[in-house]
Amino acid sequence: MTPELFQAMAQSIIDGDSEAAEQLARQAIEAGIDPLEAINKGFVLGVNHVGNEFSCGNAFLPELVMAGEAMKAAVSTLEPEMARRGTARQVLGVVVLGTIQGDIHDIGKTLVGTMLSAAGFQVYDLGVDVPVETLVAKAREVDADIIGVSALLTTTMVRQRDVVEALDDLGLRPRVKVMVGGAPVTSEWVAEIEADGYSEDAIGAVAVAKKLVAMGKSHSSEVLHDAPN
Ligand code: B1M
Repeated sequence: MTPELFQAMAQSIIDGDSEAAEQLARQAIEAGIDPLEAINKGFVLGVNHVGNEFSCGNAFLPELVMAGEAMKAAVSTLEPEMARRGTARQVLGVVVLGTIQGDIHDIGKTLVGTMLSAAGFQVYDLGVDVPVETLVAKAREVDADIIGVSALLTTTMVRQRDVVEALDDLGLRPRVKVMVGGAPVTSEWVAEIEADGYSEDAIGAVAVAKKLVAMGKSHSSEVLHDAPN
């Protein structure tokens, strides 16, 4: 039954059918399926397919928009269950999170925020199209341990470097760490901009954030990735 359900999830995104996506997300919760598994094995396959078709010129902006809406419907239905499954209640650290200025992709960033909250981080999600100064000001206001910067476009990814530089200029690093992520982000890019941590997905982001907070306490410095080694 489950492979068919995952396939239907992917198809609902390809069809841009928000109602079906939401209904399948509910079905997954009722069946006791891990919401992250539903996202990663089902819905994400659909959104990746649409993204690839868009790259090849076989799909157009309306399809991308509808796939994005359907993906949001699925993720927001699954989010309460993800939060419910989070067990740690002790505050592990404070994270200021946002999608960088010029970029309005929010699905992955929101997922990362949900997983961090579920794991016990206090998360200030500033949304999308967030200027560097806003991220830094909020981090100062709430005495953040980490600024998390998401970017989905190669044109906006470059602003992740601006966050690192702004913190350096203010003398706030290494106390405040910078964690970056988003589809175009690579280990090479992370090394180049001297960010403190990077993860390919939401689960990895939790592991990296935990290590960054521990590192802050021990004052050591090393770039952290969520890769196994
Ligand atoms: Co856009 N888009 N889009 N888009 N879109 C991409 C990113 C693209 C790769 C599609 C393609 O061409 N194949 C391409 C970028 C090309 C490039 O720069 N190399 C692209 C483009 C070109 C554009 C526009 C420019 C299109 C246009 O207008 N001509 C435009 C830009 C608008 C803007 O931001 N200024 C645009 C617009 C849109 C929509 C609004 C229609 C919609 C977004 C809806 C929304 O977010 N509310 C949309 C969508 C849906 C996509 C794709 C298809 C899917 C993105 C997504 O939600 N993935 C995307 C192609 C793709 O990625 N396959 C594409 C699912 C999500 C769960 O994954 O966001 O990667 P992701 O997040 C992951 C990880 O990356 C990681 O964890 C998350 C969970 O596992 N992660 C972090 C993310 N942030 C992290 C932060 C961390 C750690 C990990 O620490 C802080």
